[in-house]
Amino acid sequence: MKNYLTFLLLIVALLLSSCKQGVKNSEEDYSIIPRPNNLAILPGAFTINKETRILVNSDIGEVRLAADFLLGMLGNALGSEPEIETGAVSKKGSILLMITDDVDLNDEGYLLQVKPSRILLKARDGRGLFYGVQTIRQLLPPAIEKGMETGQELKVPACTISDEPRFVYRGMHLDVGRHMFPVEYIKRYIDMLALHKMNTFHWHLTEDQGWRIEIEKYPLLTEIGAYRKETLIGHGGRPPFEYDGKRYGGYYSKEDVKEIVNYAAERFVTVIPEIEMPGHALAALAAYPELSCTGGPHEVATRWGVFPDVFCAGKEETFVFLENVLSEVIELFPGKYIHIGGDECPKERWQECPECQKRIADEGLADEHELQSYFIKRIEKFLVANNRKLIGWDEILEGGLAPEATVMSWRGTEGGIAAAKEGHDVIMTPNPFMYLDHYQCEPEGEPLAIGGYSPLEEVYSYDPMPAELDEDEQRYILGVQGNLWSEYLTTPDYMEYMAYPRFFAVGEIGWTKQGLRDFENFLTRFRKQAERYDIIGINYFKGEYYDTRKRAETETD
Ligand code: TNX
Repeated sequence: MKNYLTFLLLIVALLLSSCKQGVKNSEEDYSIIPRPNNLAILPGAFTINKETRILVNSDIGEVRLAADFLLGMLGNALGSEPEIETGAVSKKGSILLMITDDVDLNDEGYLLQVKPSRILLKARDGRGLFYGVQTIRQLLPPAIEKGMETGQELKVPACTISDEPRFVYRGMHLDVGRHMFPVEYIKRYIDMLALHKMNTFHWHLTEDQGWRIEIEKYPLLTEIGAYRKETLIGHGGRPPFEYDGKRYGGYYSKEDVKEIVNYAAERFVTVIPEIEMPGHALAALAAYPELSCTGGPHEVATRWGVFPDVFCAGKEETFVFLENVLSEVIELFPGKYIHIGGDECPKERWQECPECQKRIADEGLADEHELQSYFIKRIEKFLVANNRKLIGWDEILEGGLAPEATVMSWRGTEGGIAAAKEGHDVIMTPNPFMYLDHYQCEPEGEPLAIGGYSPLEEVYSYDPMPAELDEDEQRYILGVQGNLWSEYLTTPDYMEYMAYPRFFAVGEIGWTKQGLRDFENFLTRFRKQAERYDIIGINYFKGEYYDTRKRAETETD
């Protein structure tokens, strides 16, 4: 009897203490994408209201950026932005953002403690603080994104999160050459990168079908190169091709570019511009035909594929032109990387071109592959002299890699593995896993896409670290990127439909430790966050992730 009483008292005491601490939370209350690497769930919640104070322990710009993002977000809901104060002591009712070396995490990591009495967010620098703020954002009700009734209290469920990315490079690519998208949509793409703790936007700016960036020294690039007279209807297949008869084009002015680069920088996203060479260059050659082997005339391409006319590797003017273009590009993009394409460059014009053949002879090159390698190495020298690093698609391995080049492995993973074994940095973006232009469900009833089949689950299943590499070689794998080619992405809405939610899966691949990655768990979190995406207003694909469930049910019936 006595024992029984003691037991009862103990239960009552426990219940009372848990009431005091607040409600018990469940895993569902922490539906964060990408999944945090260490999450301890605690009872209760921190309440944010008009009295909440935001403290920062440093006035440096990057800390302010993270704090300003938090303020903007809370301001939406509270009706007015709380003041930022300087201070290093976490106080009751406050959110303290603190940079300190006293966190045992990598440079982009963060430590978040949410208690009913206060929030403490620690990181080594502004990036970690910013990612901690994105975690807080995902713990808050989706309505904070837009149009929330003001003057409300907000609850952040209590927890301790110690989190850091698996890879230093976490990116998404967007092709604006085939079809382009308004600045507002590019910004929203960058918003989605930031929300999912991704740090790189690879902006594919030039193509056979359109040159999309203003270059002052060469105005014809945009006057002529930015417009095609019409566009192929459907896939084309074999001739005769059918065209829509409508002129298509446009470009991003220097002001647009600056706006986008700044917008990205405020969200800790680096923009990597891609200027394609020596292939995929018809739009530039239409504007300046003297830069091809034949001298033209050339037309901006009106259908998709790979074209024989490329920059002439024999003429000096080609290099003068490209270096002038790159100089203007370098001025606009402060990041260390410049992508120079390098993919899908047919060699037939070079084989017939006396100037290219002379170059091969003069430089003692074995063949046209080595000529391509000469081309890329020469451009790399220029970039390095300007304090930049070159990235190219994996074809730049052919004929010998430029000494400091970083390789994007797209034709499967072999190129990436070979480059890492040679001691070169690598970004994994293999076809088909990371090709978000592929169909994401059965093509029937879907808008036209390039082909392929890369559903969310398959994208999610990709592990960028090749088993073929030993520990030493593995450190060359910088990370992962999803590619979004726009041949068939005729509208911004359709671009988003193809991007999301597979984009979010790429974010989780780049951030979360392999052992914690689980597709069903990801889907549960995605379903929970779907309301946030709805409020933000992105057009994401909604079929397949429900269908997988439905399919599983019918299969077991
Ligand atoms: C290959 S990936 C390309 C692009 C196409 C894409 C379509 C790469 C370096 N080149 O030019 O748009 O396939 O999926």
